[in-house]
Amino acid sequence: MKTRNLISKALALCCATTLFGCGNENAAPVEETPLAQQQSELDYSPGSGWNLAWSDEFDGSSLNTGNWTALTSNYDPVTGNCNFGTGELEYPRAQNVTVSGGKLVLTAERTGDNPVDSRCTGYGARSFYSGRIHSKGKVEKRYGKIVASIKVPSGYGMWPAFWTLGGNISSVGWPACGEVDILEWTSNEPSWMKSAVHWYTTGQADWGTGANRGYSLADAFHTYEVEWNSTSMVFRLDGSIVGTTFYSTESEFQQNHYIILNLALGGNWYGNPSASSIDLASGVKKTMEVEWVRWYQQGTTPPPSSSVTNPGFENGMTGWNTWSPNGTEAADFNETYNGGHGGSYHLTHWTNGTPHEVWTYQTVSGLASGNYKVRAWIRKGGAYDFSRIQAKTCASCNPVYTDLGTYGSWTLVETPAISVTGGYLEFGFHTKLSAGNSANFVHMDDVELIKL
Ligand SMILES: [Ca+2]
Ligand SMILES: [Ca+2]
Repeated sequence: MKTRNLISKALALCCATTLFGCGNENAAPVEETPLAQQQSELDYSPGSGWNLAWSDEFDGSSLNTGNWTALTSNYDPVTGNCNFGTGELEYPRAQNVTVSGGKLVLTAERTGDNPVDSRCTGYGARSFYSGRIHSKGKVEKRYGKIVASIKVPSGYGMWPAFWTLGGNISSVGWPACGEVDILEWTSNEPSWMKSAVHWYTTGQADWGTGANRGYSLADAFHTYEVEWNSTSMVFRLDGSIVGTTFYSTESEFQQNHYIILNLALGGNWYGNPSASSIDLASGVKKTMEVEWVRWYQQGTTPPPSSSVTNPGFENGMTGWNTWSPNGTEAADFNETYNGGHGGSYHLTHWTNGTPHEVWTYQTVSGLASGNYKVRAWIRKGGAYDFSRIQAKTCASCNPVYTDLGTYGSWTLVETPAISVTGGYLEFGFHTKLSAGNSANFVHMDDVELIKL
């Protein structure tokens, strides 16, 4: 939501249109159908191996406050800023957020009320009312496919957005919390779906992509999607890949995010236009409509994590084996220092000042053929020759692995997918360092084996 001019060009993609509510004028009169059933909503399939973890279909007649909070001024208590840090011209109100006909409706309208939040008096009165909701503290998840069917309004100054922020924003601030802009739309380039990612390195870091449909995306429903895993993000418009892939190994994108849906007006993406220039006349209402929002997760099909013995190291090394060459094991296990990610204990590889190499693993047999991933929560500091979460299908087979980064706080890391055909899998943690350094440590906990 907060950065512009980062859009890489992408190919125009074809999409299928959807027909709404076909009628037959010659048909006999029938009982009136509730509005929610008259219009078929856009269809969507996440593909095999994906399971619905959460959704709001916007059935019913009011916003589900178990999922969402509607903002009631231009001050955002989660992020602690006025006008959302982008100079937007709207003042969100709960009454501009409605649910009817199976849809969420965010309504923008010009106002002469001159609304001002007492925390934002230096910013002046707002010129529009609009709707803005977020799922902070209610729906926060990590990874998966986040998808929504949205119709954005056309007209100069409309800035509808479907995006996420890292759940830790209140403690670390922006952009260190991470931000994923799944959809942003501007009337200046109405045929584009624009997507972006923001995070922190030595300062603000940004990446953007987009897709040019060749015709305006406004005033019709389209599906907007990000597919997010521990190493990448892919953005899609109506099921087709928008552009390039963002590689998301940054810690901002290894944590829970929450969803935001809003219809902004003006602001710095438009170059801070005057309220009078916005294409929304007094008495006119424009709406951003959302048929549904869904969050799919990969691989919650069997086997569950119960196929891992002692996954949280609460029973010492039960179920786990240790391989270490030439007596170089200098790893200490099950320390309680700083506690576990879950429970009281975790696995530790560290050095007491001597080089070592350790492979802590367990084996499972009888797995159904298919693709698997291993996940675990990790903290890590120092420099290793290598440190990996890995899996292999026989003792002498080449492993698939993910190199562990530096994680100051518990971070979920997963291996790439590994194809199991013989039922057997070894998986665990392999670290090596040839120069002893007491700053080196890896903490590991809550191991999962998932089938894709
Ligand atoms: Ca719906
Ligand atoms: Ca534990």
